[in-house]
Amino acid sequence: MAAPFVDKAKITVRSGNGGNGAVAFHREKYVAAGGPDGGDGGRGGDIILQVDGHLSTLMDFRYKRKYTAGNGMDGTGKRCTGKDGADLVIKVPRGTVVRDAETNEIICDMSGTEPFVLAKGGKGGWGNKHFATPTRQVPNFAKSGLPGQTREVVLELKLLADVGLVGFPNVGKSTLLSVVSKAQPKIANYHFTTLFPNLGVVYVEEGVSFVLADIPGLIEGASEGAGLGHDFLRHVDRCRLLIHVVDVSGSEGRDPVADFEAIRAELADYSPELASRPMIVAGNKADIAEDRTGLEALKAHVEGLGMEFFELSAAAHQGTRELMLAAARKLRDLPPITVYEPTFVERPPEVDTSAPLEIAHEDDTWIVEGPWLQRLMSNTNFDDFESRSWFDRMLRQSGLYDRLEEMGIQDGDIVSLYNLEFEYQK
Ligand SMILES: Nc1nc2c(ncn2[C@@H]2O[C@H](COP(=O)(O)OP(=O)(O)OP(=O)(O)O)[C@@H](O)[C@H]2O)c(=O)[nH]1
Ligand SMILES: [Mg+2]
Repeated sequence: MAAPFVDKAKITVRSGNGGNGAVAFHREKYVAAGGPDGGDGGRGGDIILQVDGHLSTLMDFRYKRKYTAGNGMDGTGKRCTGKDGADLVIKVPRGTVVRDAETNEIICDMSGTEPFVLAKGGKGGWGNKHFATPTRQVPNFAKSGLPGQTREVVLELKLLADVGLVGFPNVGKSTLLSVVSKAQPKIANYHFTTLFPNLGVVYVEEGVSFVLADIPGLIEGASEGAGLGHDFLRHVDRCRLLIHVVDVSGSEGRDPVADFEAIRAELADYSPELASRPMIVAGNKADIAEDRTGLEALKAHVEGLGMEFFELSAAAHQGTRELMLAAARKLRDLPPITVYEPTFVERPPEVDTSAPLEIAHEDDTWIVEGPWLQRLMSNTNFDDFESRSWFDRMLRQSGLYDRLEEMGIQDGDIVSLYNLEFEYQK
């Protein structure tokens, strides 16, 4: 059996934790007290997304749903930095749109060649070699690494094609694709022959070509799930132009104008934006039309709406060239294929700051640690003013400063939080 076509998947990714810094002191024969030489922890690995042109479905994600990058190693003595955790590169087909599972906001659109860092690894903790100061010559502390990030995302494939073929089943969409490109979709005289989208490249003339997508046929009620439903329309979402194929032969006893309007209604149900996409109409199977009433009625109807109409016999290769030339002509004036802009806004995580933090005291340095502080810090972007203010607010609200006061902290003392140190000011 052919591999199933999977175009939507939900996965969880986790970047690596940073390694811990080391507490160590330089030791050498005949040297009495060496300085601190504990190395830093390694960085946790990132989760990276990368387009792989050979992939055409999201099938791999049906079987594997959890992706974890490597943790950074702990630092050791002699100023040795721990090894960085290995990045994990996740390959996705071109056109994969990544959304936040909770808010549905777009995180990135993988249609280009640039890799995207979906989750950043935690920073490694500093070894005690960093903490020697004139007043603090024997720092007996080092820092833990920061944890990695966990993210739940929905991957959704939206193919990249310039032109999309839409229409009822069995009207000849796949036949048309097979005639104008090298694609070899399945063609047969029954409904729902096409079960997943096919892409083909149409070479019009030197320097002029476009990508044509054939999707499964639509029927009335597709938006309520009739037939194969309208889910496959997501693959023509980005198309710059639609070619609406209508059977004008009357061979199935259908009325072309009614069919045309039924499909337009389904498009509108899926998305009004898609329904208003530029459209060319092709009246197919003209070779077996018993009379031309249906064909002429559709032509008049469509042209009345200001759209171009082409008479076609895809199977006999008649009218196909004219249709492709018209499509190429129209594409010249249309904007490029849609790339979705990110809409995702990073929100501060909910951090419960009620658990007391551990506070240790060495000379003028106050070393503060605890699980929620780690989490808070790995989610704070210290280069960003708002993020930093949020961090400061959380610390204040947690009662940390009050406790430090009670324990006797003085102005100018150092507060040491993982990879952050600052002078205390009341
Ligand atoms: N006589 C005639 N038959 C055609 C023409 N175009 C397609 N056909 C036939 O119509 C049948 C359906 O063609 P397909 O290309 O599979 O139709 P489709 O629109 O892709 O159908 P689904 O994939 O089921 O939506 C096949 O038997 C084709 O040979 C045409 O121009 N003239
Ligand atoms: Mg087909």
